[in-house]
Amino acid sequence: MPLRPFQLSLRFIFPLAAVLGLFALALLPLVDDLTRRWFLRDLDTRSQMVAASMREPALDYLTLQDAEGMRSLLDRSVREGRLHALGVCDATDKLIYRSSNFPAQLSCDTRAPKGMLITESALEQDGVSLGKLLLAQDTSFIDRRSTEFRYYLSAVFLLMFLVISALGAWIAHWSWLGWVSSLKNLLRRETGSTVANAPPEFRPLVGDLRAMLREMNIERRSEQSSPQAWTPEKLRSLLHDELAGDEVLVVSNREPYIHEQSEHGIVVRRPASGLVTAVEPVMRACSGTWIAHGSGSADRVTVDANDRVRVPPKKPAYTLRRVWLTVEEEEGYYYGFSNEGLWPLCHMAHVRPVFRTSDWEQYVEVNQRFAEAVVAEAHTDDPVVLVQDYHFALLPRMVRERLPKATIIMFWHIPWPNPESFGICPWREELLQGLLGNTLLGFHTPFHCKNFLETVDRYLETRIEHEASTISYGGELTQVEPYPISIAWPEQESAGDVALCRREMRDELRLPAMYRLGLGVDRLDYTKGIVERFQAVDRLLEMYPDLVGRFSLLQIAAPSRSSLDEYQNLETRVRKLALEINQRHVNLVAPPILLRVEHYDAERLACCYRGCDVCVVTSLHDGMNLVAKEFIASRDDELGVLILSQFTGAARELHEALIINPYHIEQGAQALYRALTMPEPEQRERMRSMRQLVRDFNVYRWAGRMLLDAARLRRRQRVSEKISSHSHRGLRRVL
Ligand code: ADQ
Repeated sequence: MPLRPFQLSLRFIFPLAAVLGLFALALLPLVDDLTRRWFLRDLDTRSQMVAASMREPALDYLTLQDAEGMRSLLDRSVREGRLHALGVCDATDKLIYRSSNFPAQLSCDTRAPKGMLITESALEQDGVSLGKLLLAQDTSFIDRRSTEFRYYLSAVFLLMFLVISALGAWIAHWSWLGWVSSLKNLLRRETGSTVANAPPEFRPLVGDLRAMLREMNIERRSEQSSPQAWTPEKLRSLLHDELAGDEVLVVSNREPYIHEQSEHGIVVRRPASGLVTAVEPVMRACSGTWIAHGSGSADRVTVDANDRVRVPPKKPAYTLRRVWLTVEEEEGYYYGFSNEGLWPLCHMAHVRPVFRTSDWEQYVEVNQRFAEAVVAEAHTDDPVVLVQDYHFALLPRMVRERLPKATIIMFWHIPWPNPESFGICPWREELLQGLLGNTLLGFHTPFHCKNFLETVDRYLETRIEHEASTISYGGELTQVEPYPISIAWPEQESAGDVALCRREMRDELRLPAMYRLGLGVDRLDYTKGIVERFQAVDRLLEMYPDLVGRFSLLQIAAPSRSSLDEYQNLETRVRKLALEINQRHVNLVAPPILLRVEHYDAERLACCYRGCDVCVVTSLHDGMNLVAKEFIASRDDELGVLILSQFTGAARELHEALIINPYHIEQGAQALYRALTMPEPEQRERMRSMRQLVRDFNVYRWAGRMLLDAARLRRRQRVSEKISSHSHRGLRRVL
């Protein structure tokens, strides 16, 4: 018998023995007591009957004082009634007659000695007591029978124990082998095993077990790589260890470096994009190839014959491969389908998506072009391809068809809506099919993952394992996981800079030294809630007029998608609202809204984060929001307050921010007031806790976790390829 079933049997047998033993211990005295009482009651009844039958003659002999007659009556009754002895006591309790074997130690007023039962029966005539009969019975046989009974009962329990144990061990042995193999299959999720074809006794357990294993896996991984340890070096060594020699390709619409013609010659610009901010450190760490749309006016003149350029320009670390798009393609794929269709479709900001067939066709075409670039750049047949964002929903399947062994990881940087909202897209099935070409699909929050699984469930014929978060479609598996994105923790911390930044900022804006400043930093996008933010400032000044001339909001809004009507309208509205509010609260010091529609470079932006009193993030819907995290990372003085919309992914992590519903203008105003009046110790406490979180859960961890998962899935894929090639070889040999 193998060790496991043996252990299992022991684990079963010991408790059984203990239970049966305890049961026997409790039962034996009970049964003993019961049988003893039955016997005694029987004996007593017999004595009463004998006493009743001899009462009459006994009274006669007593009144006649016939000692001879009485003795022979007693001896006869002893024999016939099978008693031990009989005696007669007079009215003064004196023993006056006795049968021949009457025990010497027994008298009329003594208690029954051990092993004997005494029954008394009154002798009365015309209501006058003449004495009593003493009937003695031997009870020693009850003890003998009780002992025998106990032996029998113990033997029965022992037999029961042996039979049940043998049966249990036998069942455990045979079930173990079957159970173990079914469980292993189920937990491995191999060979199409599902909860439905699990053994019935496991069905309710499978989900829990898988979830438990997943948790254990996550715990093990996070133990192995404590969050503090996530640095570029750690990410580099992870790539080296886990994806040694593997090729890494990134695909995104936006390029990380844009070459522009200017009057001073060619300049390099970094786009204002959360995506670039997040993925750039990963590429620096793994030195792969980044494929992106070449959108700069000097992009074509800065690439080599293969459309490649090494970046960052000052310290090249990886290759940027540019893909060229015609104006029509950019119109249809980028501005049209991606930003007028998918962007509002995925954000609940009450802007209607626009779907045009011509845009969709361009979207398909451009996805195909980028997929071809991936295939062309890949030097191996199984590269790791990191696809970024909603511009490339179709690309994963296109790449999968050309490079079936590739590990395709996609991160969806914006929210995923609920199935009803997504359902209005005319090409919803095609988009979902494209996304299911991924090996791993990441979202910011578990809620977005859940929405995605439910959407697939609603519109495609797939097999979904909700507990494992996998979708099986066309024989391929896509893992759907949350990976909350973050930022790279600033390398140098210099507390002294904060005072300098405060001064510089106020000097630049021509404000008094102690002037209170709020800060908003966003792309000029309707999802960012800039209008609602201004309205909150307006309301704040109405509610607390003494703040007029003492507080302003600096809004730095990077122009974005400016060729789209919706964005032009937004800019007009934002500018107009700022003007109105400034006119409403006119004062001699400064306008309450300081609007700068421009792109700031990273250094200048960091100085603004440091120099302000409160950073205001009021997105109506936002996948994560990196501005919130950048602000926290900049505040090495541990001061400053973050106001954060509850509709951002960041709000799920940054609990110490002042969380608000941006649609509720009064709430926004109150939060601003609370931030401006918050005592420094409270600011410190909140900021310290958020800084710890952002430092630990940085962008290297975000990328590292995704790449670790990809490496794990890759290993699994390789093993299953080996298994299937072995079994094919075996089959060929048999044939
Ligand atoms: P975005 O919608 O672009 O990103 P966000 O996460 O806030 O939003 O990132 C914006 C980035 O641009 C930040 O790094 C910020 O510093 C920079 N930026 C904003 N305004 C700027 C300005 N005026 N000048 C210079 N830089 C500016 C998308 C999703 C987000 C998600 C990110 C990352 O919409 O929800 O957090 O991707 O996944």
